[in-house]
Amino acid sequence: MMTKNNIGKLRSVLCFTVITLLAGCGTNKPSPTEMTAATAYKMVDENATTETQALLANLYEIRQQHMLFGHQDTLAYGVNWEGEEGRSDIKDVTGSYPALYGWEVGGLGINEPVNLDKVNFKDMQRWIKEIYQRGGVSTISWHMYDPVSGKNSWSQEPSVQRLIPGGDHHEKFKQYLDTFVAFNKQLTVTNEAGKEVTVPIIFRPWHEHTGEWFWWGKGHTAEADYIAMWRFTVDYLKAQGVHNLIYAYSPDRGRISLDNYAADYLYGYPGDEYVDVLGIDTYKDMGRDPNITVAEQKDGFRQTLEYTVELANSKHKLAAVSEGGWDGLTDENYWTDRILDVVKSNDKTRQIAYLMVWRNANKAREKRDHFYAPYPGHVSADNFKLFHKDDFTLFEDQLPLMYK
Ligand code: BMA
Repeated sequence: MMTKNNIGKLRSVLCFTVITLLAGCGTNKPSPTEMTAATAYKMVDENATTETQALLANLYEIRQQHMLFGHQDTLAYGVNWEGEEGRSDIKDVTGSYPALYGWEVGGLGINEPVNLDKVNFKDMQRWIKEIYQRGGVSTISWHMYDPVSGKNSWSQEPSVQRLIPGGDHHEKFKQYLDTFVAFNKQLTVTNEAGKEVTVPIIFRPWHEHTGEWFWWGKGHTAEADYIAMWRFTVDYLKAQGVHNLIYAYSPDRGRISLDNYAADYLYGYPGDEYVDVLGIDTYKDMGRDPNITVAEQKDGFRQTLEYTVELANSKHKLAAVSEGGWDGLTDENYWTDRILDVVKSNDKTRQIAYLMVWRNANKAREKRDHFYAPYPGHVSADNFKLFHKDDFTLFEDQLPLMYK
């Protein structure tokens, strides 16, 4: 079994299993030199940068043996601190940063200097570059303000049809996307070889669309229009020269039935050419649910993971828990008993490449308990140390090189 110590030896731009697979594919097999991650995994962006291809290839290679742990906004603030460079609640508890860092760009488009949770965009860009230089991975979601009504992402207006090609606000939509293009273009660093690199990002637009809480969600838009918006977003970004993105699809499990998983999950699916990662946002499986027993909830979580992995594998995509957790978590053994135990259930569940929990809101500023990860003194802090040490989980201190 691969351990955290020898995993680095196994990393390479191309996964051995993919080479083996392709070798068995008959007449059309590409020669090794033709095989980049973009072709081996049919990346959405066939012109993805080599570092972006390497990131996806390495995530494929790591999965099954390991899972990256992620946390939203971890460098920006924690439950009991804000604005302290180098700090993170995850690092406070375990000594390491998470392997994956979630960022949110809601506020781009309306020319705000800070995002919807008061994270300064300039700081965010600097952190994303520093994360890359340390070897960590960043993922970005976008609670886009509604370009039609000007309201926030929870606006519920039927705006999608007006934003897609042919819509009366299509030009405005392009302007919003342009703000992301500009933000993204500034994520460049010079690597050791003197080469300018745009930091690879797992981009997760239009998330939780199976729910009805965002203006792009079910009920406020026709499925075909949602798909058109997703496809336009991808095509437009590529046409603007954006080639550092891995595209993650992330419906919300709260509106997906285990009895009808594939159909519910694929509502609004934009197609295999438009998605690299099949993610699932799940607070339902990971949060507090007073209506069922813990055993029932864990069983549901296991099925969620299995179904997501099955779908991902059938499409040759990566599977991930793109977002989730328990708001204000109170279970002291949560990390090993409720998360690790389920993720390590079997060969399918172990294929989840990464799992990210949501943010630890600053208590003083937001005047409420709203957190998903432990912090020093939290009841689950000791258990989280075990989670960090477990061979299956990867934090930044245990990550192999992800961009080579
Ligand atoms: C939600 C909450 C909100 C936040 C939003 C976007 O889940 O955390 O407070 O504004 O995500 O980050």
